[in-house]
Amino acid sequence: MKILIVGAGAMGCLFAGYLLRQGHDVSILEINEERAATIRSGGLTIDDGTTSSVTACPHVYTSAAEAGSADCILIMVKAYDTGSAVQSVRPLVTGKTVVMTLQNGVGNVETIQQAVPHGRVLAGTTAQGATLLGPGHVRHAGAGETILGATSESGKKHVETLAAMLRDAGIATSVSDNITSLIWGKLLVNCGINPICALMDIKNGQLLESPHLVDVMVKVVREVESVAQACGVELPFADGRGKVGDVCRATSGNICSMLQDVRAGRKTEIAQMNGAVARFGAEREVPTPVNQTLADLVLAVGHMRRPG
Ligand code: KPL
Repeated sequence: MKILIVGAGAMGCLFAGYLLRQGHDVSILEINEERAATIRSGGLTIDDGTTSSVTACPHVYTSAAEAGSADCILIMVKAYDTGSAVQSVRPLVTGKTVVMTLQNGVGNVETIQQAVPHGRVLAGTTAQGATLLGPGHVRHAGAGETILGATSESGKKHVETLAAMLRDAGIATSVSDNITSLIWGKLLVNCGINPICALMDIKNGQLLESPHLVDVMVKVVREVESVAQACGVELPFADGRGKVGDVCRATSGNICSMLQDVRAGRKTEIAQMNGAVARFGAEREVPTPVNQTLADLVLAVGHMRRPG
């Protein structure tokens, strides 16, 4: 299967590295010239914290036109870049291409569906913990489950094939029938972990060490649960607080993606996480003061680090 991974961030590089190691034909589309050039010359390195690391050299393109068509296009850019990423790869989508998102946040599926026929859009979530140490260099800081699903009836036939491909590559993957539930479940986890760890500058596991932070996390989670209910979304687990705790433990050594962004002076995905929860809450008259405040604080940190 010919796979094109769009975005060479931590997750893009992690998935590319594992699929390449399994012998798949993997290319990366990365618009940052410097990052692309470094990966082209040095390959991908995945550090799993022990002695082993995987180094592989994918084809790396900086424009979709160079990349050519693919059987699977995996969108791994930040959620605020989904629109531009999908527009750029749209000409590469043929009758047999599926476009899959494993991104954080809400709204990615809807954005992709504006450009690609619904039957060809697959979605999923991944609880893998990965930190980008440099261009193409990832620390794999926790192996969480990846779950895939179709966004329409006709997409279902593709899901099993892709799940099997990821499993064969060493990425624990299962399939869900309810992709909306799955995405909201991941949203809850991200809302509960990411802004707190980003603002406090701590690893995921450290959140559980402070009763004060756990208290804030529980308030965030309760609000997300209320908003999900008001939106008619059934979450994939009954105990949101327990789920966030489990993910903190499973990825305890990981620096969450939002903290990585803050440290690197990059824009964060806060608007697609706690900001989105606050927006949905406002539309349905569900109060979300803690999510709104965290969203404001993360935006403020971003503005102070990146004036203008
Ligand atoms: O998805 C993540 C992220 O960092 O964005 C978690 C699950 C919190 C792992 O760090």
